[in-house]
Amino acid sequence: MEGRTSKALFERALGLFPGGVNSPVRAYGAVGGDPPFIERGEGAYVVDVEGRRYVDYVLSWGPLVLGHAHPSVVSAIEAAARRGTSYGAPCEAELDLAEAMRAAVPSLERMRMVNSGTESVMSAIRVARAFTGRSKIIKFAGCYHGHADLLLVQAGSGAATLSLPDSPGVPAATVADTLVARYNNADSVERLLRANAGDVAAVVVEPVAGNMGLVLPAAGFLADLRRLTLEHGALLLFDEVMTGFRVAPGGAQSKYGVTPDLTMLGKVIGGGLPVGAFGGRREIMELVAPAGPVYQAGTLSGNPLAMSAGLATLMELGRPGVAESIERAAAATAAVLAEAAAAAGVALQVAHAGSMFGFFFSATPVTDWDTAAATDRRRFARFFRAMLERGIYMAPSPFEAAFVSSMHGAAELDRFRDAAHRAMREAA
Ligand code: KE4
Repeated sequence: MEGRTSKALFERALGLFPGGVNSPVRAYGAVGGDPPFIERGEGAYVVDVEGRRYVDYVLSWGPLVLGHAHPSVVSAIEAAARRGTSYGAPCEAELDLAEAMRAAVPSLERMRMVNSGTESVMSAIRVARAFTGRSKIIKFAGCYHGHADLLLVQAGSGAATLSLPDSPGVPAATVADTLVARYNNADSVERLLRANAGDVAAVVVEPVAGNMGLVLPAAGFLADLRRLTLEHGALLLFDEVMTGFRVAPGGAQSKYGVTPDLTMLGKVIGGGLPVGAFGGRREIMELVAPAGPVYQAGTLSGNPLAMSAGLATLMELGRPGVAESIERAAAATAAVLAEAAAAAGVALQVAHAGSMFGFFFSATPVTDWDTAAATDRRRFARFFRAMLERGIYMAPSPFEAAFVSSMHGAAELDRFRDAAHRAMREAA
């Protein structure tokens, strides 16, 4: 159809949505140009409205661990849709997904389904505050936990990309109880706990940080958070919205052997449909209405359509060898990036965790927001554009993680390798 170019569609979008997008991270402000409009996804690929095919390393920002339109997921959604998309009433599909989640993440003694990661984190914090009777929370600079007011303080992801880590419209009073520590620095947490003795309800952390770029927890960091929160009567909340079913089948808590009091999940558990969840210790979760007095609710929470997509995803992911093969693909892709950088004489920090990987244009290791913010963003933008031109679709920000799926195989790795070597030279 005439005018069905990304450019023309983006013009239309600008007349409908602020910045032409329905989520800021999708805009190309940090890298220049306009975003391609996607026509369809198929396996490891997305195809834009002009017919260009890209190997997709965004995968809807993490959920599509099986790639686009996986047959098991599509047929589960079709079958569910034929029985109705939402009942607003208990249904077996929500039990089946919850049991699959708990089989992988045993710390979910009780849980509540919601519709986004933002909802899962804001709700879990409300429960933590009720359980402890305290109001302060500690988060980490560069970590992103969704866009609830109380967490838009030195936030990562799109907030960091657009240099809006503290958003206007959030009253000072709302964030007066939000304290900010430095990632990978347990002393900064201890100082805040001591200075606010008896007042901190929870420490909220991305156990592997994916919203300042990919930053791994230093050895002992998560165990230190566990020790310090126990010492100070605060709860430890793991935001595994991104890391859940990504860094390991049982999430970061299983990979690093640290069990939080509450866990927040999203993305993969919805298989591409809107699902979030929070859960953890029974005595804490029993405070949630209607079992207890802490109110939390949602029209579409636990709807059978989204539950079926999530269940099909976890069932497929749980088949022998599937998760391991995806992790191998992420490790191989990270290795190719390091190879390309070395060949071009470009200083690059590369990391991977499970089926995620990340990179920074920097000669020094990145361990927290300050070091992430100091990396070479202009070189990132040049590399990003050179990769996009060669059919490699990545997040348009250095403060995001990259993802692979069960559909990223040898052919995709070859395409990535060829593009990365050329793009790295262009970005040098
Ligand atoms: P949602 O409300 O976007 O479903 O989830 C918020 C959230 C919470 N916690 C973590 C660790 C997250 O990574 C996210 C969302 N991640 C971003 C990408 N970095 C989602 C993409 C977007 O904002 O459009």
